[in-house]
Amino acid sequence: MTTNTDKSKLTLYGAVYCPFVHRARVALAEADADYNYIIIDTKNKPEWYKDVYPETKIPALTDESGTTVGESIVVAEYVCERFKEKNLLSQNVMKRATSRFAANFYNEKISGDYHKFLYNFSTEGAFETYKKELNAHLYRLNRLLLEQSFTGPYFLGEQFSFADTTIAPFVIRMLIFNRRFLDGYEFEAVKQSPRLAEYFAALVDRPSVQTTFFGEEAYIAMVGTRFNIWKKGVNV
Ligand SMILES: N[C@@H](CCC(=O)N[C@@H](CS)C(=O)NCC(=O)O)C(=O)O
Repeated sequence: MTTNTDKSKLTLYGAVYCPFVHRARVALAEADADYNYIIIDTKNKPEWYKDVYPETKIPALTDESGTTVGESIVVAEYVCERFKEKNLLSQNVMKRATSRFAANFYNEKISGDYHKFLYNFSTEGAFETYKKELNAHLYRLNRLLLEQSFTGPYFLGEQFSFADTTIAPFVIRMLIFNRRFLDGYEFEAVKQSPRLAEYFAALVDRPSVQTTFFGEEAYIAMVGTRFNIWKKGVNV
């Protein structure tokens, strides 16, 4: 499979289900980049993959010189920086720093607590903890958004950018989960914060996010199986 790649292009290693790969694909779609896409079966990784990327996680991105970089936030930033003409990275040094902060904040706090909840789904009190923790983080995210721009819809305002490429894949999944497994639960923080509500809606609607997403039903089936979460009425 690798031998057939066109080495004059970027090569992304990934899999359809992976939200981290989704980040890279959103960035590449926004950049309008032409790239090879090689699917890695993470349950049965090919031997050769450790020569490409010794950490053997996905995503990894190889450039035309054969150099590979991994870690989805790093990959997304590389793509945004590489395709400068698309203005996916702010010209302003502090806005670039706050964008990195937001990407890491969402990754560690919001996605971290969301995944913790999935693992503990059937544990008593897990939903209460999820609501408490997530709402607190989401109020913080709202403050970050307002510090960037009072008006949206995106992190920096009108322009979709690097932070959005990293946050959107996790927002789309979490909102589907709330809708389908938690009877349409809406976070208080989102209901009370118009800037945040507009932000989430705009991320989910963004064509680069939609066209690189593997689909609501596929996500529901995957999450149900992986975390053993089944709910009456949810068609998996
Ligand atoms: N921190 C990494 C996480 C990537 C990650 O965990 N990817 C999963 C697939 S969604 C993976 O590679 N799993 C296989 C493994 O951990 O060996 C990133 O942001 O890129």
